[in-house]
Amino acid sequence: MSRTARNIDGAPTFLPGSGPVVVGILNVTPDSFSDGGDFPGPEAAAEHAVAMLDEGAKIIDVGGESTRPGSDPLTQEEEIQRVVPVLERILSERRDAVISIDTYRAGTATAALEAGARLVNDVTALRGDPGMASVVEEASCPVILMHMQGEPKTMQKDPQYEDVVREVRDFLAQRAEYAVAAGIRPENVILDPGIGFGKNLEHNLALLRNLDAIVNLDFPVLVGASRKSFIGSITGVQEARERIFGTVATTVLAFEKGATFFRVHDVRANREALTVAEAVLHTSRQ
Ligand code: HH2
Repeated sequence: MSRTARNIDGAPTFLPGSGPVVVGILNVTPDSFSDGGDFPGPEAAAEHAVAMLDEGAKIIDVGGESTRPGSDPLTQEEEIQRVVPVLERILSERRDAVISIDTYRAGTATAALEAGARLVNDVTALRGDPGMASVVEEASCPVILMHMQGEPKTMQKDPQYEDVVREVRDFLAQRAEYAVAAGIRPENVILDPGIGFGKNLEHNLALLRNLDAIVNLDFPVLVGASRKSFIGSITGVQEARERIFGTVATTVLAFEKGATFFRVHDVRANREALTVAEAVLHTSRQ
């Protein structure tokens, strides 16, 4: 029996509706790899969030610090100052918007949850800050646990695995166990293989090809492949914001393998592709 609370077709029960969930990316950073500096100030950021909601995003993932390869960390205070006004502004325009906070810092997560965020997206899978597990446990909110080898500054310098799929799967199983031991409810755990985080092209492809190994851990799975450089390596599209078509391929394939959440920049393209994929897969299951 499934350990996670899901609707009949696999969507998590903390969201209204059912089916695959598009998570719209809102980077309020000057230096993100594909959209850094696009939204200077809370008004522009909230406007983009509302546009993504209108295009079909069910969650907006707000991040104040870039984790692109080679990026430098900022302070918790700077991060809070970047994200909280944006959250407040989005919620003043869309009171029922579901917002996740992309942070590994307990203080930032606390501030964002107080401002109305409803999920925590932790790219360190609760390893980055010893206080994070209890923040999530006390808030009783969903948390995304992502795999990363190394840290953003150096993670793309020759990442090594013996068996990337087995190692990422085992890591995520252990982090889920850690979360549950810390009092986080199993139905609040979402797993993410961390595409591009300490992985070369072959590692990313192996993880997407064998995503069912992670889906079989029986927690909902999020995939974040949007506009990432491995798509550029395959297609030759150098400009990150032009990697929409390649991103859509990853979304549809990951959905077919059982992923539930798709963290993307280009909401409409991915939403429409998922709607078609859903119709095809549901028809063929009858
Ligand atoms: N990827 C990025 C950031 N956060 N969170 C999860 N759970 N999964 C991901 O794959 C993921 C993530 C990196 O992408 P982006 O936010 O577009 O860029 P940057 O880190 O440069 O802001």
